[in-house]
Amino acid sequence: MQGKKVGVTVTEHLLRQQRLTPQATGAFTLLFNELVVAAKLINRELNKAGLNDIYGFTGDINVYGEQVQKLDDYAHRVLVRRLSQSEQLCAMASEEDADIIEIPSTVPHGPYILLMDPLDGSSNIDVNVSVGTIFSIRRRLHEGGPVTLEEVLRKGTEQVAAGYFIYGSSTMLVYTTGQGVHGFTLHPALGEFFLSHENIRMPKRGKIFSINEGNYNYWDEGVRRYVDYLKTPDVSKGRPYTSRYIGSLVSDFHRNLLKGGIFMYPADRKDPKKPSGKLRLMFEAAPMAMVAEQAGGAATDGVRRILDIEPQTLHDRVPLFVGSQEDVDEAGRFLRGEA
Ligand code: AHM
Ligand code: MG
Repeated sequence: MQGKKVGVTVTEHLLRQQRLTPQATGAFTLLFNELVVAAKLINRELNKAGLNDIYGFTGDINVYGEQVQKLDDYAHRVLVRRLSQSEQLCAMASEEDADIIEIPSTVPHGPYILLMDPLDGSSNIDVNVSVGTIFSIRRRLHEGGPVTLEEVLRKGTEQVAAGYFIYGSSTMLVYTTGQGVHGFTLHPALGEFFLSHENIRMPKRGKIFSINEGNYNYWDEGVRRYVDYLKTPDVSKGRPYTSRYIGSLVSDFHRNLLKGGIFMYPADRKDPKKPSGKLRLMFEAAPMAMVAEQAGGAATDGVRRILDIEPQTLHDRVPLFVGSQEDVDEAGRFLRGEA
């Protein structure tokens, strides 16, 4: 009997998936390889962060009025530098940059647009908590000419791939191209990502809820009632749920992807400048929503499916309820006042 092949690298996996797509040219695989190289560089820098006096702030303020940390800045620059030379992109956008990032005219342009959060959860770096890089890849609508903002501002259903790198106790890549969700673990000595979690499926219902409960008094009543419900014992319904909140979206999402549960960052009244909560539609919510749905889970803003929301600006924020299908459905019923 022929055994299952072991030691499948991410490139091999991509090439196999591309074989299922007759019109594939290899451009996507080349683009993805560059993304992987950039992530390895970020990973290396993060690993020695404590040694390099690299913690702390650059002193700059990003587009959200937040202080930029040195490693955010490093991750952003590495990704822009490598990916803009990949010859597979026509534009990029980053959580750390107000505008679309143009590809230099001296570099051949490709058919893809990359959106990214270079280092999500970066406020956790100096306490050695896992952080991540989130990416979303789209195909441009028409060939040639400069990319317009309208071409970038398209809903999440138009992503051709999405995923994240998590820099944790081991470094992993989790991605989807719309054919399931696959996880790879970086072998530190070989510097290669190997398939370790094939076709990840999220449990239909979980036992974990993840939310910043410090904001309880700023939430709408529906969210408060839902969280109270999750904490109210009813053994026959699997309650109380377990509370787990790292404060690093990639880490909180990754745990719930594997174990089941719900992650929430609802709208709140804490900061009048952020009435829709903290997370960004294009750079955080939409890519995580594609991964969740491809793994059998769901993602909404409480009412609407995240992937159907049309962005108005590059940096739109959106409430996010993402995780196991039945948990996200149940949260929706509380938010709509039906439960
Ligand atoms: P960042 O992209 O600036 O790091 O912010 C996003 C992070 C998420 O990783 C995390 O889920 C959230 O902020 C935590 O926010 P809070 O500290 O308000 O709970
Ligand atoms: Mg982020």
